[in-house]
Amino acid sequence: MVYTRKDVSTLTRSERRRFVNALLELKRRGEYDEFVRTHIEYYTSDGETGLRAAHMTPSFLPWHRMLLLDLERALRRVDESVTVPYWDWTRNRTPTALPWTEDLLGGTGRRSDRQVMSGPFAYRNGKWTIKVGVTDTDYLTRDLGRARDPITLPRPDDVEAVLDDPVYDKAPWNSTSTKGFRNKLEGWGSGQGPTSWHTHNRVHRWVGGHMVGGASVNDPVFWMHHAFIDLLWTRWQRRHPGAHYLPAKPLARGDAQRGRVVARHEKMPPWDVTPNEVEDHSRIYRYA
Ligand code: CU1
Ligand code: CU1
Repeated sequence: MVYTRKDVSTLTRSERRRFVNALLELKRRGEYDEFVRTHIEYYTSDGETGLRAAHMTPSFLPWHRMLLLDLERALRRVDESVTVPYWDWTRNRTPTALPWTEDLLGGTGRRSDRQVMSGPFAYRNGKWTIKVGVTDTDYLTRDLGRARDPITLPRPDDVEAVLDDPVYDKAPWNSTSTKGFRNKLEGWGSGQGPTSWHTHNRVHRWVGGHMVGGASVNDPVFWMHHAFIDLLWTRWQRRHPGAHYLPAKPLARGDAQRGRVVARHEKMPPWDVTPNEVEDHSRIYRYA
């Protein structure tokens, strides 16, 4: 059965509760922290050697699609009514809007140490201790909107400009690609600081705290953010029929990126699937 992923602002109270409870149950069983571990393990950047499967790379989109599917399957083993909602940050744009409510993700962190104090994922409520991270805090942190150095979320116009690019990705297939849908969506820009953070990356920065860096999966908003990114990939496909994942073939000998990116029909670790095989999700889930 094809199931539906909904806009988080349309969830009923009972749907919110079931989603939260399924996450807490995965956390209690230790399954959730495996997702954090996988994401940290694959957090390879341009400056390192070896294959980049997850970030700064064409397979950014299919890789996160697979991670979301695995999480969603785990949630649905706990409660088969649950799907991952998406957070449309072009519409829900403030630190008090959804999904930052008491009954869903809770709010921003307190001023002194960024510790999240409200909602089901606040450390003090006893069910969400950070166990796998790149720092040693055991509480979830956020700094919604970056109170002391504010940035804004991407706007509808920014998303339109990203969706307008008809080419999936371009050489050099990394964080310096200035053309191509993938990096416009992933959001690596030139320079340093806030002006260099676009679209997907900018949202991670806007949330702040754990959402910045490899341990971002510790904040459950990660899934809602990436569900929206995944939806934008689907919208891009509809806007550009016939456009596909690139590179179509493994890069030529002598290309500096050869062996560092996943081509359309190559396996994408840690899964036994190719980007081509996950390009169409319509038989698994759809977006409302
Ligand atoms: Cu990621
Ligand atoms: Cu991300």
